[in-house]
Amino acid sequence: MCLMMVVLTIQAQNHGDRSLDLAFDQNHGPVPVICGPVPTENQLRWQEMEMYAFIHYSLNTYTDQEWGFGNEDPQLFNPSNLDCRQWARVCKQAGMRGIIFTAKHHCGFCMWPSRYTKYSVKNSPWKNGQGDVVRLLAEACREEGLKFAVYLSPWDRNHPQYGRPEYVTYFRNQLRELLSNYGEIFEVWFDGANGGDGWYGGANETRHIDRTTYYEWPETYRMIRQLQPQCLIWNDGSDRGDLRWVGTEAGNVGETNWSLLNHDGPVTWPMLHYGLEDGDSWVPAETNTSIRPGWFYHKTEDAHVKSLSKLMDTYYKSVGRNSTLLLNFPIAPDGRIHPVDSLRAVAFRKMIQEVFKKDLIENGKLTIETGVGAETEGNFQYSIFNIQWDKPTTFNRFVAEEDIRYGQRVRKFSLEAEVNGQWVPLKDQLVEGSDGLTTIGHRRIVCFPCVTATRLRFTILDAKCEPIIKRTSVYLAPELTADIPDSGEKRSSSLHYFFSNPRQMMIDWDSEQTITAFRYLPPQDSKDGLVTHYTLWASSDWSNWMKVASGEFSNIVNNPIWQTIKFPPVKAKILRLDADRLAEGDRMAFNDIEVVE
Ligand code: FUL
Repeated sequence: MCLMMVVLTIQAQNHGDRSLDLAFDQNHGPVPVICGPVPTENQLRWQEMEMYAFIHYSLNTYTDQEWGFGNEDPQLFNPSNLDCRQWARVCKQAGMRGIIFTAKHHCGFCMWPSRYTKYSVKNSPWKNGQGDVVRLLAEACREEGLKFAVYLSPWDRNHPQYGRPEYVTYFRNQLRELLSNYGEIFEVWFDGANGGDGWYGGANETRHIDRTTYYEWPETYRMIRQLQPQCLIWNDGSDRGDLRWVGTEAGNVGETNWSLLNHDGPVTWPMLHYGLEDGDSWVPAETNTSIRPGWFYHKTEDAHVKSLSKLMDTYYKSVGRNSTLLLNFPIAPDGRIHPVDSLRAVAFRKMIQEVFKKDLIENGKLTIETGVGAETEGNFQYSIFNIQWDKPTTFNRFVAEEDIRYGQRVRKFSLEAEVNGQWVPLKDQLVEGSDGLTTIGHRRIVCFPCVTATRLRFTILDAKCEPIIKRTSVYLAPELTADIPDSGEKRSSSLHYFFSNPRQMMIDWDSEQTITAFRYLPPQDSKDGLVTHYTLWASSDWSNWMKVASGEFSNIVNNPIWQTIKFPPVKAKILRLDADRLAEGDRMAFNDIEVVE
């Protein structure tokens, strides 16, 4: 085989803009050809945002719920100290480049005075009904130089016409208000959740819709494109939007992450999580997760705000895997981001800055070799990046970026460090079962334990077309301590329980105690047996039962976190949990339970 080789050596000491250093792909090599689908200008701009915030705030904040039923009283909305400027300041200081706000969540309550419904802030005591949270936040974002966006839930558990064509007109009218009156909107978020039941103007029933046809998305999309041509559409429902969900709310996308999907046809979970290598459309991943277990504020979660190491893990598994990170901040009942959350978020940003403070390639020499096999008519053969240091250098992070304007190309790469004269393969320590070195995309961050080496070799082993690597860098990140485990409540290990039937669980203890809450942690890896609707009973003698609570574990399927059922203090010796509805299967399952005194 005859091999043509280009070797390029770059003295890395005195360069400013690394993207220029490697621009030989465009300036010296053949002009890049487009390789498969490419991002639009809007998608490119959005990808550069990297991190932006979600804010969940609604009547749920005052009812301690994740999903309101639609009949919650607007009188509950009366924050003492609502301060959108504080939200924007915290988000800015946390390195967020924009905010997506729940203008309307599933309960239907509008955080702006929509002229199409009474169910909004205009019928709340807050500012005597003269307030508009959407406007205050849009203005605060502008003042802080943040972009602004809205979440408008298609599912509306308040609206009498939900499920009928009239509701779709109502939904579109509301969207028009939001897109016309609040300046530039960078993204619209249409959540796909639909639990069926709701208040629906007093009908109190279950309404099912056909997700693929009911909302008539093509017409709504036309309206969005016309009113806000720069706006990105996130849609977890049927019609493909501009961005995709990653199939989990836990804060991670697949280590293999193609920014592609097919325009038509079903989208399976692996497609959401890993993208589709040969997809025909550019639909990049947005990783959404909350800084707390839930999306809305719950006092019981004040001690469960994600640790710094958890947030960094989330960053590596989203921004570090060719995705953006949409990090949620719940607003507390006083109308502000809770101090624990804001401190943690600012520390998170500082830690990111600390990790990426100094590119160690600047102390070394970068050499790039590309080889092209003539037999394959100039098809891509290999590309090797050699980084060499005069002195042994310690590092634990490697970053590579493709110039995605020309498509996403790399399928597989390797990383090796020369330690004491031996080449040692490196692997991504956040991936189990493989070395994790597959796709790159906009940015790929590889984490590994500290290694001290004189050379580092980054080899592109397989690509769809000639790879165009815009930037490579190497860092030494500080070590972080592991998460502090939750503590405080009685765990299942100390509780006695048994199943009196496949859908009924009994928990009993030695002597009567006053209890105030019951907590349920669903199975983490499967929906089988996961309880979505429950009734909880208490007794002290096994024969007289008092119903203490019943309801739904909202959003438990997408976000299988601890669920807390709070009730007025009750003296009991036995608790009985009836699983009124299961997500799948016919046998109730759990990961852990707690009884709170
Ligand atoms: C979910 C919703 O059901 C949650 O309440 C939350 O808004 C989250 C971002 O999306 O699917």
